[in-house]
Amino acid sequence: GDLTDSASIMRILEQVKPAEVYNLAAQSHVAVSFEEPLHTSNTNALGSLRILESLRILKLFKSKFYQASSSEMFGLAKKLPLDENSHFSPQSPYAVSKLYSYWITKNYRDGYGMYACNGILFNHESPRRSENFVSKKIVKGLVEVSFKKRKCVYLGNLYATRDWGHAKDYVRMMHLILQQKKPDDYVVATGVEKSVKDFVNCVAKYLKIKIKWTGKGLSECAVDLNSNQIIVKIKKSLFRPLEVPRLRGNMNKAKKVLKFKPNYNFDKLVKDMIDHELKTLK
Ligand code: G4F
Repeated sequence: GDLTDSASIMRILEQVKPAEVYNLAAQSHVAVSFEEPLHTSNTNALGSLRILESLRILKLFKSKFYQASSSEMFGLAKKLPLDENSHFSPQSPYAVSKLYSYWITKNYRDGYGMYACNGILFNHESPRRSENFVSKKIVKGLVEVSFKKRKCVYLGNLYATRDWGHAKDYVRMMHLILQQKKPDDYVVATGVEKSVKDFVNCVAKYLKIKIKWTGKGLSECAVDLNSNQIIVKIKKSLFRPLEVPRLRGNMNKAKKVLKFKPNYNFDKLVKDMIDHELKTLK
């Protein structure tokens, strides 16, 4: 199916009559959403509405619906950690599109009594992450540097912080969210905040690359102390027109209601991604 094509969504739902629908489809790259705001909005915002409205027209009121909402919706929110009651302040066409879907999901739940839930997920990574996201870019880049297959990794804002969890944990959470008696919205996070620079430092540590940061602003770089080569440089074009400077979630509600215990912390996540990259390269 295609979320921009109502008929294809309607046809699939009518054929399958699903017990549970997980809407994970999106133009999911924040930076790309500044280049393709219409495509992003059509897919991410109206796409969710197309599913919900199809379920309603087809009278599939027993189908449970999960919407992949995003911590990006909090944007510039000043008070951390962020939970289900925090203020939204979206900072990109992507975040605005996700906020539309968040509200329309609530609307269909409250207005039509549908079992529709939002999982407000903070960044979730895994070896399957594609290279245009910063976690994979750093891991793949530095692994290649350590094997002398590449000289340098280029990054944008080193000082943005994110709350990084493992996709495997978060997918289990998505499932749990749809197994509750009552439909509701949940923040899914780790509660730990790390910067992009922390991510680089952690990957370098695992790969036993000793680095030293020098310079400021666009001249800031990381030097490999063994080879004396610059292995991380800053590129202006990788900065976004608007940035979400900090994200850290509070998942007390999910822990209490869903009784969820994650298997991964930040270090284990980074190690999993590195191990996969080393295996692939070898
Ligand atoms: O890895 P990112 O591109 O992820 P971002 O923008 O936080 O979004 C991800 O998480 C959201 C949940 O919070 C999802 F909704 C969304 O779909 C996606 O999965 O960037 C993380 C941070 C940003 O602050 C960015 O400016 O890393 C910074 N960054 C610095 N250099 C970079 C780079 N990001 C990318 N992609 N590439 C860089 O070179």
